[in-house]
Amino acid sequence: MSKILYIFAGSVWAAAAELAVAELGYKDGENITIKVVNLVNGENFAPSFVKLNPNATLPTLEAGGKVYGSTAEVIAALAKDAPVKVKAGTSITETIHEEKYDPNFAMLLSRNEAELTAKGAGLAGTFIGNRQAALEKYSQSADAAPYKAFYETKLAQNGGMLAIVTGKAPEEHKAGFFAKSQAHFDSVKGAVLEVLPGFLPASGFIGGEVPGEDDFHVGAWLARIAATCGAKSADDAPAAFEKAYGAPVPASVAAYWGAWTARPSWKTVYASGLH
Ligand SMILES: N[C@@H](CCC(=O)N[C@@H](CS)C(=O)NCC(=O)O)C(=O)O
Ligand SMILES: *[C@@H]1O[C@H](CO)[C@@H](O)[C@H](O)[C@H]1NC(C)=O
Ligand SMILES: *[C@@H]1O[C@H](CO)[C@@H](O)[C@H](O)[C@H]1NC(C)=O
Repeated sequence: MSKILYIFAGSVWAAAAELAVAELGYKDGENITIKVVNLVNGENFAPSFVKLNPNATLPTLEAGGKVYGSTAEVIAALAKDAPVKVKAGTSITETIHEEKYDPNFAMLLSRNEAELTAKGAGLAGTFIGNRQAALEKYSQSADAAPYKAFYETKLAQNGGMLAIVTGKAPEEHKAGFFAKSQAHFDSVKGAVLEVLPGFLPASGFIGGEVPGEDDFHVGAWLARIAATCGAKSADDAPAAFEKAYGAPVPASVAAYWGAWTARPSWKTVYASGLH
């Protein structure tokens, strides 16, 4: 039975599925077909993709006549059909997906004017602007009619972000965004310094000697957070975390980072950088 996995190179949660693909021994073109949906251009908002996954998110997997539309479901489905058996996911997967640790907002957040200017001029600004253009275009096509509510919600949410990064939002919205950003930064910092050490082993993986389902999620999450702290490569992440958080990462987090970044799967998925 053929599988189609939809990913994008810059996507944190698609990277979790890509780590699973590599660790579980799937081969693109043999027992899985990898298709790219360009999130920076808002291609996920095409009505055909919204039809496939009503949340229009990556990763998405088609397998055995079913569509799996969340990262946890995608990874569980990949693991179920793989000859390599790994430890099943636990509540750790839910924890790392909690909104208060959202790695996508971690990338977009801006705590002050300087951060907002830098992000607005960089990839985050491009991303938000392109998404709005894509939403406007797709929402007007005939195929979009069944998803009217979806497009309205997304246009409003992303439009609010666009107003902030382009300096068109009222001051109080901007102040609210800075406060929300600071709270999110602190929450993610707490996850790295206090929450992860509560479930990471002293060495190896949550799944044991090799990564299990939880590890695909936690590994990809940590890679994104390292990137938001300014890390460009596996080696400079510890210093980047320490600079951003004002404290060295706990030993278990450092060991976990070392365990993941040594693996061939990691080197493949993050070949062109942390994201
Ligand atoms: N809770 C969802 C989150 C997935 C998600 O946010 N994916 C991002 C990429 S990392 C995405 O597709 N974003 C596009 C969008 O929200 O429009 C899951 O676990 O699958
Ligand atoms: C879409 O997202 C909502 C909220 O996160 C979730 O409850 C729902 O199960 C998701 N739908 C699919 C198809 O994944
Ligand atoms: C996919 O195909 C490869 C190469 O033929 C094989 O080694 C691997 O076990 C297969 N993996 C799965 C998950 O079916």
